[in-house]
Parts: sequence; structure tokens; C-alpha cells
Amino acid sequence: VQGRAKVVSTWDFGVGANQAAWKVLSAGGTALDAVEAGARWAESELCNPTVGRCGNPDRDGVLSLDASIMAGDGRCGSVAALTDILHPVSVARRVMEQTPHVILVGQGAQQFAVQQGFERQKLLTPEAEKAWREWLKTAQYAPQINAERRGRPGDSSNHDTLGMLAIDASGALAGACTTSGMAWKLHGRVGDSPIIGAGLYVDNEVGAATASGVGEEMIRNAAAFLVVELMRQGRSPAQACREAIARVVRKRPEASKTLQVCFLALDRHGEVGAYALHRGFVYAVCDKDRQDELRDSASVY
Ligand code: SD4
Repeated sequence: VQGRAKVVSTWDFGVGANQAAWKVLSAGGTALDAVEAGARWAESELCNPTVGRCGNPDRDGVLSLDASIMAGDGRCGSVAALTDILHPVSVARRVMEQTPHVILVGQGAQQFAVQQGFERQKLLTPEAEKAWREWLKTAQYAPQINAERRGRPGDSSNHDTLGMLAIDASGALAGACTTSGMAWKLHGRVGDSPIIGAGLYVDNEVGAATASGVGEEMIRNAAAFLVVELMRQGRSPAQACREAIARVVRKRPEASKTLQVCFLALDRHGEVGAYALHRGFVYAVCDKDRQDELRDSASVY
């Protein structure tokens, strides 16, 4: 039943997220259910300053979450700037399945979540609040290229979004992306993760792509869509990611020296590729032969 099933995720904690997704895939479940399960794992189990309940807040001290989910047949949903709800990815799926819309934001997203039975709860951890108070002393917005140490609540890491792509035994693709966005962002800022085509894009005809890093660059370049379209034109996943990174550099050569952008792609045959602006991007690959593989991405710098 496992056949060609595979799941890939951004960063080292992608290993844990993949295992949560693999439980679904290895039992014959769909790619869509698998990526939702993987993202839910990251949102609640992982204590990471850029995902879910342990995320760092914006500069007003508000933890606001972005998430998206997409199936390879074009169905998609997302939430942006959602507060006080533990599982944004599942709200995104409800937006996809229960509404005629694709994106809900802010108060409206929260209202919809509550109507759908999600519980409102205070999420900001004491560690994240402490980190924010510390940040307020200088109030400098200066995203790091890579997190110095991941999995440590309350540090100022900025690049630990979970992007996950999966293919199931039937060959259907799906993806999900979940994040608290850039720490110390302006209140109301929306990143790439909930923007279909920027932080996530999936097409059963071709493959899927997701991103992590400074989301403004992904939005500027319609990045996940770009990677999928490059694969449609015949590039391998690795080539497509590399070419999309080259586009980011061409557009903002100076800025690209100081910020991180990472792409991860999976094509419909199960081939995986990645590329980053800066060294340090790792991604996790899981299928019937390996459940905890972590690979280093190539990079420009
Ligand atoms: C954002 N892309 O909100 C996200 C942040 C991120 O790893 O990827 N962090 O811009």
C-alpha cells in the first residue's frame, strides 16, 4: 500500500513532522490527510519559535499564525494573521472544504474557526513573551540568515517554517505550510506561507513546491508557482529550485546577500530537490525505505 508514497519537509524538525504524516501515508491514507497531520504535529508538538503555539509574536506582542493547504487537483485554503487558535492548518482545510473562499484573515478567520468548533486559547508562551520584551529594548527588525539554534523557545530565530509536500500511493499530491511568520513583524503582516503560489503550490500534473525564509521575497517572485512552472517546462525539482533562487538574486542582488530564501520541491514521480540562497537549509525525506533522512540543500552563498 505504501508504493510510491513519500513526504518531504523543510528543516530538521521536518523529520518529526514527516513521521506524523507517514503514519497516514503508510496506512494507505491520502496525501492531503498526511500533510494536515504533519503540520498539526509541528503546530502543537514542536516547540519552535517560528511555528504554532511556541512562535514568537509580532512587535506588538501578538502571536499571529499563517497556514495553507493545497491538493494537487487545485483545491486550496488558507488563513492569515490568525490568533488564539492552535491548529491553523486545520482551519485552512475547513476554509477549503466548507467555504466558497480560499483565504480568511485576522478576526474573520478566528470567527470562522470558532464557528467550526475550534477552541480559542491563549498561545503565547512565557518564553516567547520574554524574548519579545528583550527584543523591545532595541526594537531592531533584522531577520537572521539562519536560526543559530533551532527548537529553542524564545530565541530570535526566523527561519523555521514547516513546508511539507506529499505524494500518496495513488499518485495524488498535496502540500501544507504553517508558520508564525517573521518574529517581530509589523502587526497585520502576512507572509508567503498562506499565499497560494508564494509559499505553497501543488499541481498533480507536475509536482509541488514550498518555501521557507523571508516571505516577502517569495511573494515578490510568486515563488512556489514559479518552481512548479519550471518543472512543468522540464526542469528537475533541484534545477527548478535553483533557477527560482537565481530569480530572487537577480531581482534583489544586494538584499539577497543578507536574507535567507529556501525552496523545496517534489515532482509527480517522487523526485525531490531543493535550493537555498544561503548555506544551512536542510530538509527531511521520508518514504518506505527511509523514515528519518535529513539532506543538506545546495545554496548560492
Ligand atoms: C514568513 N516564510 O512568514 C515565513 C517565515 C519562515 O522559516 O519561513 N520562516 O515569511
